[in-house]
Amino acid sequence: MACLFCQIVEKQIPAGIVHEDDRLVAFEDVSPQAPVHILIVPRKHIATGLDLTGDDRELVGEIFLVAAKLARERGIASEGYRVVLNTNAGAGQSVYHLHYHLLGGRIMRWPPG
Ligand code: DGP
Repeated sequence: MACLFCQIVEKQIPAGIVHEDDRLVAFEDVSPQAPVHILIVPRKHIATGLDLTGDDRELVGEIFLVAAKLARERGIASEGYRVVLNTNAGAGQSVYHLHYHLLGGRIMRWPPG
């Protein structure tokens, strides 16, 4: 079976898409952990952060620019937001298609659990 997030990118599975461009798609997390919880994913399948290569430098930069744009749009930029990349099971990764969590709208504790 195809990767879950590849299916969302291809619109074979519905999701609350909030941003799309030629390289990235962002959509609402189905199980939000904060008032704003958006996943930013590359269109191309990359399993984990460990699978990024030098060719992906620009892609990773764009992810953080999209995160800032969405944070401004959702009104969480000035109060503060967090961008999280869970890599492998011990860090909490459950879907093996690279995704950055954009979280905000509540106080973020440190260190994360
Ligand atoms: P992680 O644990 O870092 O791999 O995050 C995976 C996230 O994906 C988790 O917060 C829940 C979310 N998620 C899982 N399945 C779906 C889905 O079918 N649709 C959407 N929108 N989000 C999903």
